[in-house]
Amino acid sequence: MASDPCNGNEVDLFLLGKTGHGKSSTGNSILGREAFCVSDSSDSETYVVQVGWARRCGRQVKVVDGPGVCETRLDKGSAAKKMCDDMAQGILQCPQGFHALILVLKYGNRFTEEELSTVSMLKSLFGENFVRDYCILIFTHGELFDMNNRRNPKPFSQWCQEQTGALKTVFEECAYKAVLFYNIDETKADSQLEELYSLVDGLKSKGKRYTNEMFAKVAKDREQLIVRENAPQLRETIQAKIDLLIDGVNSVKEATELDAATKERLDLLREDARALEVEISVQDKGTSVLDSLRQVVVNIQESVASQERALVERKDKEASEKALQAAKKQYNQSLDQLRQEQKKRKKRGFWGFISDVGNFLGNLFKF
Ligand SMILES: Nc1nc2c(ncn2[C@@H]2O[C@H](COP(=O)(O)OP(=O)(O)OP(=O)(O)O)[C@@H](O)[C@H]2O)c(=O)[nH]1
Ligand SMILES: [Mg+2]
Repeated sequence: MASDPCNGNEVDLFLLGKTGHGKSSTGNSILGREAFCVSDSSDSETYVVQVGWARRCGRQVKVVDGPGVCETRLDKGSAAKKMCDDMAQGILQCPQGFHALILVLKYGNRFTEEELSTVSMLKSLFGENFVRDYCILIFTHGELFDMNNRRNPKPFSQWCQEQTGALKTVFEECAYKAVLFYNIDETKADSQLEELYSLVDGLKSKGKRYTNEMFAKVAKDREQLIVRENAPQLRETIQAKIDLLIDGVNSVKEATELDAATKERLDLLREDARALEVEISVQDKGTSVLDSLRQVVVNIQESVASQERALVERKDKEASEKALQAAKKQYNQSLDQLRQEQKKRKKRGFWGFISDVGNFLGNLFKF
């Protein structure tokens, strides 16, 4: 693992957070120049990962500005895929690793359970411990904080300690490593940056960087995140395939005998259902979001098997019915023959009768 002790001169930062909370503006404040595009539209402005360097307050600082976590232009599944790709791109911008991953939040926006789930999403991307070991919170719109507290001014650190609910959860996890940024007030530029540097130096990771290897370790979590976000579309596609299978099963239900054509249809249905079950397992990637659909496909396979069993049993039953009829016919014929012989016996006497019975029994045992 790359190590760059606190007395090192470099500070490499990765800016994360929801769209429009001020990542690019914060990057510009840190670098002291307009390195990144800033937008006041509600749509994502930063579509690609951007990188900037500067020498500021005695240190060489590098900033990677990533696209917003809740990308607004794409459906959830595609957004999750793009986010994972973008984060991988961002990580690659700093092969030696980052000193800190900065979660940018807009001061004044309510930090709800939804924001907390954004943090969970980031954990799926960067690993369960990234908040604890590498995360610093930057609250933008510092002037709003001053305005809200103008009657009873208080330090920002006190405000942080007073927070409850979902925000408190995140504060506790990152040990209250938070700094207030005034991105539109240049007079604060140096002091807020110094404060940020001191938080970076005080991180639990103590100069150990967040590296590409760490990012690679959570690849499975990222895959699962994409599947979860993409679950509605995945379910829809699989449901359409299930509907086709069900149509197939219904058409075979009409069959009354297991002829070659019916057998072929049942074989195909069984193969298709099996293939779909495998496809579901592959697409699910261990998330269980497709479990209910997998169960439907298993039930379809059972239904195909029982349909085939029923037709086989029916065929067997018909065969034994035929054999029984043939036996009955032969028995009746023999009986008729015996009656005729009886008539003859009356004419031929006792020894004739014994010989007829012998013939009759001989015929019966043959059968
Ligand atoms: N008043 C004020 N406005 C800010 C501050 N920081 C950012 N903004 C504004 O917030 C808006 C969004 O800022 P951006 O930096 O583009 O946000 P972003 O997070 O990079 O957005 P995306 O790239 O779309 O994900 C812009 O209008 C900025 O001018 C701040 O500290 N104070
Ligand atoms: Mg941006």
